[in-house]
Formats: sequence, C-alpha cells, structure tokens
Amino acid sequence: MATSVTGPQFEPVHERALTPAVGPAHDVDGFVRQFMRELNYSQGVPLSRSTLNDQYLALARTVRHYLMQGWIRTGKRRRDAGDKVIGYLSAEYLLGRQLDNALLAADLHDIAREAMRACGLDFDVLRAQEIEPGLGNGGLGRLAACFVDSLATMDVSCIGYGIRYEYGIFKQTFAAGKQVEVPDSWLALGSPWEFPQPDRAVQIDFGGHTESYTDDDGRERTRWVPSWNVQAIPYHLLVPGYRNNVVNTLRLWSARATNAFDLQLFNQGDYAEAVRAQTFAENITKVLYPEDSTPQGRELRLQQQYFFVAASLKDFIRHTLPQDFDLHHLPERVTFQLNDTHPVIGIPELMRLLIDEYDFEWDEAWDVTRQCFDYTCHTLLPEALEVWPVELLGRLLPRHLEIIYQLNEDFLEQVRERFDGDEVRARRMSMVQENPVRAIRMAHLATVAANKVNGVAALHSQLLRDKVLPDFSEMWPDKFTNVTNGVTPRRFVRIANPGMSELVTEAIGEGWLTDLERLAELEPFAEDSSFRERFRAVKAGNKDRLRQLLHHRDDIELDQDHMLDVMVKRLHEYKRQSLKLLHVVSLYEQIVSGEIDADSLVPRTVVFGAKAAPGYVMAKETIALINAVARTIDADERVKGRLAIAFPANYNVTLAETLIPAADLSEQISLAGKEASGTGNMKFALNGALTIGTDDGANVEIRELVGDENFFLFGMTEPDVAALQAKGYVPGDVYASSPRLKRTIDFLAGGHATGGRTSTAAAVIDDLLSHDRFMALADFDAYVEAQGRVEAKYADTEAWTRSAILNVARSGFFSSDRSMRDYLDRIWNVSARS
Ligand code: NBG
Repeated sequence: MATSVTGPQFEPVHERALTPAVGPAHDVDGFVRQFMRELNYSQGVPLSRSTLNDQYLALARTVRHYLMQGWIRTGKRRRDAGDKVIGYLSAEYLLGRQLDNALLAADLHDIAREAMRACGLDFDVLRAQEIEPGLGNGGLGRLAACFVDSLATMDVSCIGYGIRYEYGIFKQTFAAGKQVEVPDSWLALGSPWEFPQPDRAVQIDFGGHTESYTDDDGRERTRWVPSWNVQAIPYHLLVPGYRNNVVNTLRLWSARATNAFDLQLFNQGDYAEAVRAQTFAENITKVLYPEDSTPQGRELRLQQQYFFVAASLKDFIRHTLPQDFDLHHLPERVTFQLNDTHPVIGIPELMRLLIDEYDFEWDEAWDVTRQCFDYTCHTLLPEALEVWPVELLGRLLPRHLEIIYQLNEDFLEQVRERFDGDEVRARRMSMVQENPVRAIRMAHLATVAANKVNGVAALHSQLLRDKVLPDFSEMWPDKFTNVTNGVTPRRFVRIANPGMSELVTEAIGEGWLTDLERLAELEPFAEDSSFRERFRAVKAGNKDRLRQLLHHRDDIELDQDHMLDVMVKRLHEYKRQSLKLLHVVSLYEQIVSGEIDADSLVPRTVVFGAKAAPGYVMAKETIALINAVARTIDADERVKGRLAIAFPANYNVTLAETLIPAADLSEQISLAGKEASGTGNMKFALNGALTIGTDDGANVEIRELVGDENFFLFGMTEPDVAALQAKGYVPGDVYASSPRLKRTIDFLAGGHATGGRTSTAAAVIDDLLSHDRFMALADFDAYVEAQGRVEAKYADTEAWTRSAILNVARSGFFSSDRSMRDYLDRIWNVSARS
C-alpha cells in the first residue's frame, strides 16, 4: 500500500539556502568568524600572511554575506507576487564605493569596526582600499546610482541593467598641470561585490542582412541573417535598501567571444590570429566612453548600446518572467526606463523580438512596445542628442534599421493626417534626418515610442517641451512631464557627513533619512545660537577631514579657516569653469595692483575638481590654465594665506563624499538654459553650503525653496540669453565696455597669473574674446557683484550659519526618494510598498 508522507511542509531547499541559523550572526563574534572564514577559505591565506587587499576582500565578502538573505527573500517575494518591474536601462552607473553603503544598509558599521579591531586591523585603512567602480561619466551615471538606491529603500521592484566596463572612467593625473588619462583598472585586484553568471549568457547578433520568406502559415516574414555574434555574460550586483532587508539587483553585461579562440590556428602557431575574435568581442565592454554631453559617433559605442539592451530584454523575458508568459501582457510586468538616448535601440529590438521571434503581427507588436518604454532626456545641448548614421546602423543592425523606417513611415502618416499634410513639419519631426548625412534621430524615436517623456528639472522640462521637441509636445501634450532629479541622502548626507547627520538626529529625531522633507523641522534651530555653533563645529571638522585627505592624497595643503569655495563637475564650457577662474584672477589682479589690500579679502580657497573628455581640447586647455594660475598664486607671497586654488586630480564619488560636506560656497554657474538639472548643486545645499548660481537647471528650484536671501543669484536668465543671441552676441564689446573684465583679461593675457608664460592662457582667452559660446564674459560683472554679496555675508558668521542651516532644512525635496515617488506616480503607475 502506498503511504503518503505527511508532516511539516518544508520550503524547497533552494529557497531556504540561507536561514539565520547558517547566516552569520549579527554581532561582533559572528562577523569575526565569517571574516576569518572568508580570509582563510576564499582568499586562501591566514591572517598573519594576508595583505591589505586580502583583508579588504574578506571584509567586503563578509558584509556581502549579510545581504544575501535579503536578496534571496526579495527575489522570491517579487516572483511570487508577480510585481511589475522597473527595468532601468542605463549605459552608466557611477556607483561609488560599495562597502560603506552596504554597511549602512545592513546596520553593520559599528560591528564591522569592532570586529576588525578584534582582529588587530585598522578598519579605516581597509575601507580606503576599495577602488570605486567608475562606470559612469558624471551626473547621468550618478543619478542612475541614486535612483536604484532609492527604489530598493522604497521596496520597489527594480532591475538596473547596464554595462560592466572593464575600464571605467579614466583616472585623471596631472603632468606639468596638464591632464593625463590613466586607465582605471578597478577589477585588477578582485571585485568582491559582483556575482558572475556565465551560465546565463545571452547571444547577441550583429551585422549581416535581412531576407524575406513565407512561413508555414503562408505569411510574408522577414528574417535577420546576422554575420557575427558575441556572448553577453551577466554579472549581478546587490543594491541594498536602507535597513529594510530588501536587496534589488543591478545586472551588468560583459562581452565574451562566442568561440574563445581558434584552436587550429593556435596549434599552427598563429597566436595573434587565434585570439583575434576574442579580442574583438571583448572590446565591446572594454571601456566606458569618456564623454559627457557630446556623443561620439563611434561604432563601438553603438555596439555597446545594442549589446546591453538586447541582452537585457532577452534576459528579462527568459529569466524574470515566468515560463510561457504571454508577451501580449508584457506591459503589465515591466516598464523600461530609457536613461537618455543610449538605450533607445531597445525599441526596435523589442519590435524585432516580438515580430520575428514570437510571431506577433506588426500592430500587435507596436501596441505592446509603445506601452513598455518611457524616456528621460538629460540634456538641452542639441549636439548631445544622439543621431546614428544610417550607413552605420544598417551595417550593424540591418533589421533594426528596417523596423525604424517602418515605424517612421507610420508615424509621419499620423503627423500628416493630424497637421493637414504639413510636409515641413513632417520633415522636422521625422526619425530620419537627411543632412549633413542620413541619420536616425534617437530622441525622436524615443519620443514617439515612449509613454512618457520627462526632463530632469522644471526649467529643463519646460525648455524640452518648448524648444527641443516643440512639435512633439504640440502633438502629444500629455506625453511630457517633469521629474526633478534628486540625490540619495544615505550616501550624500549620512555617509558623507556623519557629524551633521548626528546633529540633525539629535535635533529632530530619527526618520529623516528616509523621509527627507522632515528636515524642515530643523528650521527653528537656525535661530538657536548654540545649535549654530555646533553646526559650525561640524563644518570645521569636515574641513579638517578634507585637509587631511588632500594632504595625503594630493600633497595639497589647505589653509585653515578659509572660506571653501567649491566648483566640482565635469569640465565643460557651458558649465563655465573659466568664469570662476576669471573671478579668481580678478581678485588676484586687484591685490597685485594694490587696488585692494589682501588683508581686507575674506580668506578663500577655491577648489576645483573636474575631468575633461580626452578629446575635448578647450576643456583640457582650461584645466592646464587653472593649474598654472594655482601655481602662480601659491608662489606669490603677496596673497599667501588670503587666496588659493586647490585642484585635486581625479574628482570622483569618493572624493565628493569628503569634499562636499566641507564646502561653504557651491558654484553652479552654467549659462542659463544649458544645465539640464545638476545634482551636485543639491548635494551641496543638503550639506549646508550656500549656492552662488544662475537661474538654470535645478538651481531654480533650490532658490525657490531655500529663499532668495539664502542663495546668491546672478546673471542672465534663459530668455535674456535667447534675446542676446538673437541680437548677436559680440564678446569683444563686453570686454571693451567692462573695465574690470578688461583688466582681468589683460592681466591674464600678459602672463601675470601664469608664471610669466603668456601662451598658457592664449587658447582660452582667444576663444572667450572671439566666440564665447557660453557667454562667460556677458555674465562676468554680475558674477563679480554676486561674489561681493558672498563676501559680505560670509563676514557675518551668524548670518551665514543661519542661511546654511536653512539650506539644509529646506532641501528635503531633493531626495532621490522623492524623485522616485514622482516617477512612480507620473510615469510608471506603480505604487511603492513604503
Ligand atoms: C546630465 C546633465 C545634468 C543632469 C544629469 C542627470 C548628461 C547627458 N546630462 O545637468 O548635464 O543633472 O544629466 O540628469 O550627462
């Protein structure tokens, strides 16, 4: 007789692989044991013979252990519930160091510190071992990292898809003041935060041609016959939420040759040829394009884009959806957020998958596809909107080009119908540009397909509607929306500024870190003189921390008690580092000429941090010029102790975390209408720096929130800029009519701020006087005037501190948690669990 087994129901073993009984205990003892296991069994060394790197890797893997249970649980819970997934498609994630964030999320910081002490190790030295994964250029990549942090903290189902670049953003060094780029080998000493999954590889095709055929049901079909392919290997990284046991996933793709090498060629001794295919394939994810705001029309870049998007879509359908899922219901299970135009090739790819591989009719496929994508635009510079030459796209992805043509035909028919056959308009709106070369406008494709299109700050979204895509917003006004960027307060307040975090918690209690608007409760403390004193003490401590860091890291000696005036961001003409430099030169000139007494100046150190794209000549000239002026001022006894420039090389997330909390003044001085949002501006305000800024990007919202009296506004507005442009801008006229500007430029041109060498400033000055595309000269006088207001206020310590506290109290809006809530409400139609 058959017996049925009754008794306790066990969870399937694979789901309970980690129970508290086998996971490390949440105490010092448990941590130490796990650490020693990692050191001995994973690193394969005893403590006595371990290197710092061994110890760091063991520490990181120990912390990772504590997150795994949450990761497994989160995945299971989401699969069981059939949650709609946010598929965040981004070519960049500028993650920053992982250890501190993981320790904070899992509430392990104190335990880990104590455990390392018990092992006789210096916790801070180990933390400093980590090389940050610099898989992004600047704001766009950092924003993606902030967003995935917030979604995990809010318990929203999100998979971040991207590229595992073997070399991230280059490491910047200076040689004789000039930028030199060094490869960033972040993987060289091991990468403890990722899990490779070679068995989940996806094949990605390229090249070849298409052909028509009739299928078994007698339907006319098209088939893509590619000519080469590569393997995409996923690596997953953990994205822990803040103390909620939620761990989301980042899935980054690495390229590998389909056939590692040709054994026959190898055996014949032709080693180079034998591995050629491998080298070629692996080049796809070799390096991050070191560009920001200007696309490089490079084939490899398009390969990268298609590679990661195609891998992500296939992977989602195969591994995240249940087997046999009916793809007609895809929009119920996923929404793909296109982070700028880089992943837009995903639109024709989804069409192709549905039609060619899943037998959808064209209209059915379009109906599904257009519900699956939303598009965020991150720029206003026309040259930064990607276009792909038809010749290139057709050669690399012939089937996709056909699909785009068909989509465009259907779309233009709609345009003509709607606007009485307006051909001029149709040409403007077409996805295909005819001149100077026939090319696909990826922003148009994205806008047509997307459910929603958003800009990244109120002004930017308005300009996007009115100036960049006006025809589209006229056709589909409801498609356009705004979500103002935000930053994660976990990394940029709690980790970066522990002193201020403690002070805030003492004042208003816990809870603000996941509900940042609660910072508003700080407002009354601005009037409390003892609180102001403690606030200043925190700032002084942060400056001291920066002083020590720059001393060791860069051999830079920061003067004690200086106002720290900080401009950190990518080097770009529209951001106008040259305007900041002109201001410094102007102060210097005034002292040297005896117009002002050095002792009457508010002592100030101007800190620059900026990488220039390697091919961006003017940006590199500007870097060399800043360094030359820095050296000259530093060597001049007349300004010693009163004025200095510090330009640490290799500005990155790690440096930002020490630099921003130390700043007094935040420089956000782009030409109005050019900076889409900025996010550094938010980080500074949240850390109690006052902003000097133009009416641009998110500065507008910062000023509205913190109040005019706590913000130094200057310069032309966007309409002023447009009017001046229309009238014809002549920088030479500005130079001639502003005595202060003229003196400054003449002084600089005469080599007086560059150690006597006139050539150092020549390129920058020539450009400013002849083109000045971003109107730095036109805003110079206003900027200098605003800096006067800065000095006056800084001299009144209490007033300054009051404003600094109010900046913190009124900047809660700039949490990326709020941004994510806006995306959930306005774009994704998904609700957060918390
Ligand atoms: C950048 C903008 C910034 C903005 C970030 C994040 C690109 C293409 N754009 O102003 O220049 O803050 O995106 O939205 O990198």
